Amino acid sequence: MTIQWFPGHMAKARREVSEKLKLVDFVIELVDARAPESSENPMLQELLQDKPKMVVLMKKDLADPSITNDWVQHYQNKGMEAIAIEANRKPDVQKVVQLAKKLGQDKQDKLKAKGIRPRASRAMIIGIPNVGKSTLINRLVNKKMAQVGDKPGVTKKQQWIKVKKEFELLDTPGILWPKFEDEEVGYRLASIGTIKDQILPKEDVAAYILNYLQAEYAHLLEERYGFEGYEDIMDAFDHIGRKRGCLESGGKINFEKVSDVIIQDLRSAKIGLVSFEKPE
Ligand SMILES: Nc1nc2c(ncn2[C@@H]2O[C@H](COP(=O)(O)OP(=O)(O)OP(=O)(O)O)[C@@H](O)[C@H]2O)c(=O)[nH]1
Ligand SMILES: [Mg+2]
Repeated sequence: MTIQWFPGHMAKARREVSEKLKLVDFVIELVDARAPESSENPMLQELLQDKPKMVVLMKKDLADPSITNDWVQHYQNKGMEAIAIEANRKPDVQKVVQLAKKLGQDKQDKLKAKGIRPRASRAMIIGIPNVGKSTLINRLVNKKMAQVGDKPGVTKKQQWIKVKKEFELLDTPGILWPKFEDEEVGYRLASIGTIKDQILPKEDVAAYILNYLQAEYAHLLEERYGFEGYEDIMDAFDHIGRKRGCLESGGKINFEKVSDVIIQDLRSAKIGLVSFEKPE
């Protein structure tokens, strides 16, 4: 699903998320491990107020592993629970369950102290489009997990999914918009495929990727395309275009095709494991 984020849509998404937030004890925020800061929603922190949050860095199989570790450390240093996962790895999903259990325990302890019988803790998944929300929900809901049916929500009935004995998860994620304001953020999100391909010209996105790789991952350019550096980006497009057969009649380079090749190589990690942001 791709969403055009007009002001009306943003207001609606914000309203929906803040209503659902009233129903849960904590939030599982998904970000992309390749660009965790750019892929967080700019307004979530404000919406959460003092609701506990855990950060799940998705798609760690596509990101630079040592930088991903730095990010997890960074969040933990700031007092947040954080974990990096590959959604298709069962042990990774199990770790999310364990962490969620830990986060939910807090609420249980408070209820107990008030003499209220403990209940399953409740959580919801939140994130920007394409970050992996549906995938993680599906992985959490394997055959060991059962639907627990309707429970009254604030404005309408909500479906809850029981995740083992550990907690209950709202069956629909909260979808919030990505950051728009900063051009650099836009290029990072376009590179990893989180914002619509039509928003930025693909030649520009491909050029952004090449320039970034040359600066940070020159050895990957060498391994994939057989050159490490270039002075003029047109030479890089030309080189890759000829190597990969992105030519028009007359032997001219088809820039759109070369751009597609570069973007797809990056997004599929055929170029290698690349992260676009490091924690400060
Ligand atoms: N490599 C990799 N791909 C993943 C991972 N998690 C999700 N994906 C892929 O990312 C894409 C988007 O996943 P979805 O689960 O549809 O994302 P979503 O957040 O529900 O997206 P919207 O419904 O558009 O908001 C899919 O192609 C998934 O297969 C992961 O850990 N690693
Ligand atoms: Mg989805």
